[in-house]
Amino acid sequence: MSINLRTVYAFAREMYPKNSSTPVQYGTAGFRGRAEFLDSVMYRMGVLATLRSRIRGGAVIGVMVTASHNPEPDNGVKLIDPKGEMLEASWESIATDLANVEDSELEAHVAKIISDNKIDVGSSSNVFVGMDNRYHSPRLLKAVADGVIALKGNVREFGIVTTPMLHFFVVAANTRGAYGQPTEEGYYRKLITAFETLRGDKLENGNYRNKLIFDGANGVGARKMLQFLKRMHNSLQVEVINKGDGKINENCGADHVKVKQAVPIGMPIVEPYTRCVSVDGDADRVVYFFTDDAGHFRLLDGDRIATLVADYLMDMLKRCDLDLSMGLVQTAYANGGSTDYIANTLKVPVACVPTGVKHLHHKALQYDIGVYFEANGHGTIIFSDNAKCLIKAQSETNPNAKILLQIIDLINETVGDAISDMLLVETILNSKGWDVKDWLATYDDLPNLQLKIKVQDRNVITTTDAERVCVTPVGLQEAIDKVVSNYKRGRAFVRPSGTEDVVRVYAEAATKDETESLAYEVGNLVHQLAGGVGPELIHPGKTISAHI
Ligand code: 16G
Ligand code: MG
Repeated sequence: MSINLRTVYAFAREMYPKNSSTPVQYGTAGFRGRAEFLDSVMYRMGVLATLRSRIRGGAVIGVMVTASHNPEPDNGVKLIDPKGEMLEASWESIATDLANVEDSELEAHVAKIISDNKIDVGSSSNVFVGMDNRYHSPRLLKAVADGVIALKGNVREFGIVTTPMLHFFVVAANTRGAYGQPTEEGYYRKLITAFETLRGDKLENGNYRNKLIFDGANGVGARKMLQFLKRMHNSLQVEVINKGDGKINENCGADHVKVKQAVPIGMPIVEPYTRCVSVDGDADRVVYFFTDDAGHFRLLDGDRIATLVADYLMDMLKRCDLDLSMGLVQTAYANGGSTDYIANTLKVPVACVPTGVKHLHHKALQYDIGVYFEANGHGTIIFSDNAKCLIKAQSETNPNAKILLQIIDLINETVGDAISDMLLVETILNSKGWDVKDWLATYDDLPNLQLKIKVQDRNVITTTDAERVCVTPVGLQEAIDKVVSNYKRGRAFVRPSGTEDVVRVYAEAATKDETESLAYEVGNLVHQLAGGVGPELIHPGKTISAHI
């Protein structure tokens, strides 16, 4: 096959000219920003995915068009590597450079990527593309597809899917069906079969009630949950809210619920303690919440899900008589209450890594069974090939190992999957006979608060030790340590955001008041020592003057 790189330039000039001179960066999870400036980025990512597939011997690469939990005017793109992982870190800078070159340099730049990486441009290339339900997503998806076509790659469009579904299709195709069929029906079939086999006809147990409110964030998750329900045999009673009639993520969804610590818009009147679940716009994050009989909002976040799952899996391993290593991976945002519970009560090894799914996933691969969750609800469980083999062998004689095999099928191991995670939580709560009160009683969260601070250049903040220690500006960490030492159970850290132009502050302490005061003290230090812009510290619910 001969490829004329002139076509890449011609397409770009005619259809996808670069219309912004502001540099863009492949961030924590790809490019994100206002949709009207993303056409050229999307087209170029189609080109890049085609090259990436070629370098990986024609294996399928995924390109997901979504801005996840961002507001409606934004869009974004995430690239998926052949094993369902996030794009390899060394290619992030290749992606950034490609997105930023001028149209006139594009042809030469693509030629350079090809020669630097010794890519055989005549070889086959396969790219899967999917999108969320934003109104500009179809236009941007077409740009990605044209990027693939410009380099004569094969493109398969999946239309509107959740991010985890696209990860699933990529892995299913690359493993030639061993992981499942790379189709929407194949995905539903695998998860529903496992869920219904595990549930059997025991729809309720102990305090567990078969009723759930599902906040779909007006995003893809809402649509797909409805598709799940159509195919399920009444095994789960779910009322879906924020189905898509309002704006994606506006006053609803996992990010709103977690950050604002409040119920989403459109909540029906339900009995206290009714289980409610929120996913984000592309359904790769999930949190639970409920309202107690005093009307207080209570959150069960990613840390809660991780501890519930780890506890359940430890117990199953004992029942299966299997000696497999299990570890739990968190980030600095994990509540200190959860970390203590994991280390001291569950006695599971716990690791801390920098923010972002790729870091958690990478660390989790080191265990036979790696459970990873960010507090914001991103996470999954991965089983090594060794663990799968041993569990399979044990299932010949041990009925609990049979259950564990179904649990593995229920989990979308390729990446955190809000719907799969939710079905897993429902399975575990049902098997334990637990309601939300039982679940919440396992440990107490420390009060915590996050602030955002606008600074001239957020990159002046650099960190180490999984973002828990600030290296620059010099003196900031010492100042933070001094402040923190005055608070009982105090902990605080600062880091530059990977998705927004701000510095984030996290604080926790023994009481709510102390937490607020600690957060403001640390926020002020950042404002003073890292070039704060504007007079304010931004709190999820209000703004506070700096230097108070
Ligand atoms: C992205 C990450 C998420 C992380 C968040 C942090 C993925 C798929 N998503 O949404 O894991 O928690 O960024 O955002 O990796 P921040 O850097 O703005 O705090
Ligand atoms: Mg998301």
